[in-house]
Amino acid sequence: MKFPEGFLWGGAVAANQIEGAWLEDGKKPNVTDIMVGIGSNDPGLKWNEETGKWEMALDPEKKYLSHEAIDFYHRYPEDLKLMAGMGFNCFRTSIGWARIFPNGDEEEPNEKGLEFYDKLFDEMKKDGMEPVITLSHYETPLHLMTEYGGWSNPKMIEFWKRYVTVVFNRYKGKVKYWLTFNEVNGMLRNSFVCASVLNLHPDEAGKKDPVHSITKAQLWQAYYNILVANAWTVKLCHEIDPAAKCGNMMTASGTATYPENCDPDNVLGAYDTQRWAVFYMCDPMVFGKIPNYVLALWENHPDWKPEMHDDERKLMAENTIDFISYSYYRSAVYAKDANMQSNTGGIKGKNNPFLKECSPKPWSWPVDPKGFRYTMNIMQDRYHLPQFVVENGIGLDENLDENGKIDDPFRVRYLEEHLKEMKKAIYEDGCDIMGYLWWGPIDVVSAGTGEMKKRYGFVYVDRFNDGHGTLERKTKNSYFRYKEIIESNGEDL
Ligand code: BGP
Repeated sequence: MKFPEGFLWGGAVAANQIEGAWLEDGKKPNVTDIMVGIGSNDPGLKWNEETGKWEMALDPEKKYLSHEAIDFYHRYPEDLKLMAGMGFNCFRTSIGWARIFPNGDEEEPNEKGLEFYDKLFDEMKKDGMEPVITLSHYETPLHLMTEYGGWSNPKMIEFWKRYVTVVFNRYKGKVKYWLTFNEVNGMLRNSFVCASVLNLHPDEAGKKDPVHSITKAQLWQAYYNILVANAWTVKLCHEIDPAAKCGNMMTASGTATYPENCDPDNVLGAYDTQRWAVFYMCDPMVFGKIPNYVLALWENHPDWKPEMHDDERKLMAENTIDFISYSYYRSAVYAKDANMQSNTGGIKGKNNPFLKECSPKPWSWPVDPKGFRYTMNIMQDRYHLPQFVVENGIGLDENLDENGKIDDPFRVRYLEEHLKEMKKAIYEDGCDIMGYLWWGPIDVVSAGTGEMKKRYGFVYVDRFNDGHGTLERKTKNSYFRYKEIIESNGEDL
């Protein structure tokens, strides 16, 4: 059995993890440029007494690999050829917002930045790949945070509208699939990056840290503003390019949160975890209204309640997304006595004794293909929309063998097992799946840890954690297996 006709096969990356050229052609720093891994939640900022503002202060002891990344900015024609070589019919990347509006609050866009994405999208089309474009993959211009405090400030909605209007007009007819904010539902765990919020006025300004002092009021105001911006994006996308479709982007791993046992407290706790990991953000984007459990939370904590306007809530109701998109990496186990932490892979809880494989230490993400099927089903039954799986993959520590090759059976197994479950979700469960994108089809800088050592690629890139390397690209064995699967449209699984 094959996958449906027109199924979108490909891979996904993000500008900040692949392009490098962090200050080239007019680009200015964005939120991730000042961090070594978003998991550290430790951005390079310092308080300037004279200006009375926060400003970038990189740590000379740290290696900011994303500044050069894998130099996709200059090597994209070669890299896209490698992707097309696997038979990809689409490729996901993001537009670096700070390439188009370097500070974020300019009136006019940076033409050089626009030209880069023109060339990139043209090249993708030439290679037979449909661009799937994330508008913001943790790439908010830093200035918008240090000057305005980021998304807790409603002015952000205007800056965002200007940005998306420019790119929708510019790339009209070239881009059919747009995604709004990457894994924005991660904002409750990482408000600085996922919601791009900075507390400009912590108590005793300058002494207290502006990242870890973000208040609940700021956070929930950012949540609301982002939802308004999401609705504006859908509206503008449909008005400017009616042929284009606009989806959201969630980290959906938390959807597969299992209760440790049938203790009703664990069952309710697992449900609550799914809700506050994923649904609280996805529900309003699909249903056009803030869910009751979020409203109830605000009623119980009146000082967390954001300022809302009727016209904006009407806008939200009238402009819901066309499809949902998400990443899936792992499942989690909820227990009332467990410490439910999370990272870029999703929610972590107790170990699941029924799962046999994990990615290598220190990452140790459990492998759970059935959790993937469970996730696709929950998403289908809850949202009744087409689904686009835009990230799935496994990070391994790999080196070339003595013959200069990489054999990666673990990655092949991971890929096959997840795709088999997807096939079941489509044909046995009736899920409406548009496509499947592997995360990091070429090795990129890790989002969570900022390192090169955690490799997801079917294509190896010669670059290491200390920054050295020739940047030469080499295909791994998994490259040829994914190619076979795509060639057979999933029949060969
Ligand atoms: C998701 C992000 C990606 C990506 C991936 C893997 O959360 O959207 O940007 O990198 O996770 O995470 P990591 O790079 O931390 O292994």
